[in-house]
Amino acid sequence: MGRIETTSVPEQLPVTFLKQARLAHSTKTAVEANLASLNVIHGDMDKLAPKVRNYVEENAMICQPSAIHICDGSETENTSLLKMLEKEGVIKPLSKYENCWLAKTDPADVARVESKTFISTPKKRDTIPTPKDGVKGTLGNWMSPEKLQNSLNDRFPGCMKGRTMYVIPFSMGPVGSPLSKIGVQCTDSAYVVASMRVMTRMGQKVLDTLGNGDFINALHSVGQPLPMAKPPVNNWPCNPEKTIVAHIPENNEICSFGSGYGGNSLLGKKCFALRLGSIIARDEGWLAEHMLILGITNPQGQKKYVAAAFPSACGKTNLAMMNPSLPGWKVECVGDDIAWMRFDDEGRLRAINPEAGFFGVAPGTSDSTNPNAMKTVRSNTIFTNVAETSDGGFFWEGMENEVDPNSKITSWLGEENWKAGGKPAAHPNSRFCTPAAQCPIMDPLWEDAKGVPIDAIIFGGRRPKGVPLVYEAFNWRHGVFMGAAMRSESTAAAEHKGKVIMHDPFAMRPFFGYNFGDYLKHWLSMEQKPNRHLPKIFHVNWFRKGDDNKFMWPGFGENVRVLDWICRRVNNDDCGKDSAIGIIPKTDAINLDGLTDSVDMDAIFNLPKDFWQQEVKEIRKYFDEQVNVDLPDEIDNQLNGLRERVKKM
Ligand code: OXD
Ligand code: MN
Repeated sequence: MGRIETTSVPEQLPVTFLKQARLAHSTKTAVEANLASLNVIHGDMDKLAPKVRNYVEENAMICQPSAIHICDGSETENTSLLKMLEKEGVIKPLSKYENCWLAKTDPADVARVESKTFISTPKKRDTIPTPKDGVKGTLGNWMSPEKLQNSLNDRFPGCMKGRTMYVIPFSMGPVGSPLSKIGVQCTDSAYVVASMRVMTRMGQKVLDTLGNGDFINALHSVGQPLPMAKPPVNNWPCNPEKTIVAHIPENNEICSFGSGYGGNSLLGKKCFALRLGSIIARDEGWLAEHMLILGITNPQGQKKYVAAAFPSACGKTNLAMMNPSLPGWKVECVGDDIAWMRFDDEGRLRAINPEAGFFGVAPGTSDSTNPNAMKTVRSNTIFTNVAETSDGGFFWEGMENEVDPNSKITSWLGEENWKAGGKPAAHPNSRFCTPAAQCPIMDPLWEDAKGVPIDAIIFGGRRPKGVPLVYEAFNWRHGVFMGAAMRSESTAAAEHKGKVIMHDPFAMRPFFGYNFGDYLKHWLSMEQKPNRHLPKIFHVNWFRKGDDNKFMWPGFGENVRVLDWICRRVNNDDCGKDSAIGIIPKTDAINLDGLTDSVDMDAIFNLPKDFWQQEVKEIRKYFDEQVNVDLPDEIDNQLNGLRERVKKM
C-alpha cells in the first residue's frame, strides 16, 4: 500500500489505443501530476512486475480514478468489498443462505449488447466476412482503428473520477496450467471484482505465476465518473447510451465502457475466453469454443468426455450438471459455457474449462430441472436481477413449486407482493454467479492441468420443427458443416426481441474473434494433421414440438438416453443408420427403458422432405449473403451434398 510515485510515461510499451487516447487528451506533465495525486489503497505498486505496473499506471493516467486497489483475491478482501457494496446499496444479503447476495441493475443494463460489441483490426476482412451487396452482416461488428480511437477518446479519459480502480490479475484455466492464459482487468466496479473472483482464479497467486510475462489487457469502466449528474437507478451506475465493448486483437486488449452487466463487464468470459481466445487459438493451432464439457460414465464404468455447443440459454448448464434418469449412469461436470481444446502429443483432443464459476441463467433452473445447480447456488453466490422472497430467499420463474407459499415475493423491478400473470418476477436474463467447486457433481479432473480427453462434440439448438432428436455427422468435414449450419430460437441472453429462428453457427455468432470463413478453415484444418483421433460430431435437438405445440422429448435427465447412443456410436457400435442429413439411431436403438412419458420416436426422427428442402435453401441463403466469398469450398460441397441427398428423400 502507498502512494504512487511520479513515474515517467512508459514510452517503451507497445502503443495501445488507450495510450494514444491519453496522449491525445493530456499533456505529459498533467498526467504525471494526476498520477502523483493517486492513492494506492490496497496492494503495492512497487511489487508489481514492470509490465503490469505500466498497464495499471497507463489506465490510471487515462481514467483518473481517485484510488487504486490491487486485488489479492483473499477472503478478507472479498468480505470487505461485499460489505462495502452492501453499504452502498448495490447488493443486499439473501439471509436464507450463507454468503449469498442480490444485486439489481438499472433496467437499462440487463444483457450483453451485441450491437455495441466491436472488434477492431486494420483490415475489416480479418474480422468479418464481407456480406453480399446490400445485406447487413450479422457475423460480428468491425470498427476501424481510427473510429475506435475516437470512441475511446470520447469515453475513457477521466471516466473513473471519484471512483476506485480495482486491478484484477486473473487466470483463465487453472493457475500455471500450460493451457491457461492470464489477463489483468482494471475496473471501477467492486461488483465486477466480486464476480470475477467467482468466475476466474484471481489475485496474488496469478501475479506470482505471471511474473513479467505478457497478459491480456482488459479495461472496464461503468462510465459514470463522480459526482453523477443524476443518481444511479438501483445504485447501479452505467452509461447505456455510450456503452461499447471493444476488442483490439493486435494489442491483446479489451476496452469495455458503460455496462456493468455479465459478459460486458466480466471480461475474462466472452471477451477474453471466446473472442480474443478464438484468435489466439487460431494462431496457436487450438480451439476456443462456446461449449460445455461433461464426463459421462456408463453402468459398466466406461467413461467418456463430451463437449457441446448450444446457443445461449438452450440448457447448456442443465446438461452439464445432469442427473441421468437411467440407472447406473453418472454425469460429472467440467464446465458449462466455454471449452479450450487442443490436440496433445498423442493426437487426443484435450479440453479445459477456463472458468472457475458458473454465470448461469436463473429462470428455468429448479430442483426438477437442475438440482445440482440449485445445490451449488445456496452459498457464496451473487444473484443479479432475480426476485426475492420475504423469508430472505431467491425466486424466479420455474421455482413456483419450490417456494414457501406463505412468503411474499418482490420482483426484480421492486414490485412488492408480486403475483404471477403480469411482468415476470425475475428478469429473463437474471443470473447466478456461483463457484464451480461447490457443484456436487464436479468431475475429479475438472481442474486437471492437462485437460480431459474429448470423445464427442455435440452441436444443438432450439428447433421446434423438423430437426430430429439426434444425428451424427458422416465425418469431420460434415460435422464442421453441421456446426456452420446451426440455427436456434433466439434467447434472452442478448438484446434480441421475440422468438425467431436465428443462424448461430457453432453457437459462436456473438463470440467469433475473427472472420467466420477463416474460423471454418481452422476447424477443417484439424483433420489435416496426421495421427489425430478426431472426436465424432453429433447434433441434438431437445426442443422439437409436435402438432399440439408440446415438446416431443422430456429432456433434462432423460437426455442421458441420447448420450448413451452417442457413447455407443463413439465405440463404433452398429446402432446407427444413414439418412439424408447424417447417421440417425436404428429403430429401437435409443434405450427407452423406464421412460414414463410416452414419446413418439417415429415422429421425433421423422425427416420431412419439404422442411429439409427449405432448410437447405435457408442455409444456402445465409452462406451466400453472410459468408459470401469467404465460405470454404469444402463447406459449399457439404451443403451441395446435403441438397442432393435431400432431393432423393
Ligand atoms: C452466457 C451467454 O452468458 O452465452 O453464457 O450469453
Ligand atoms: Mn454462454
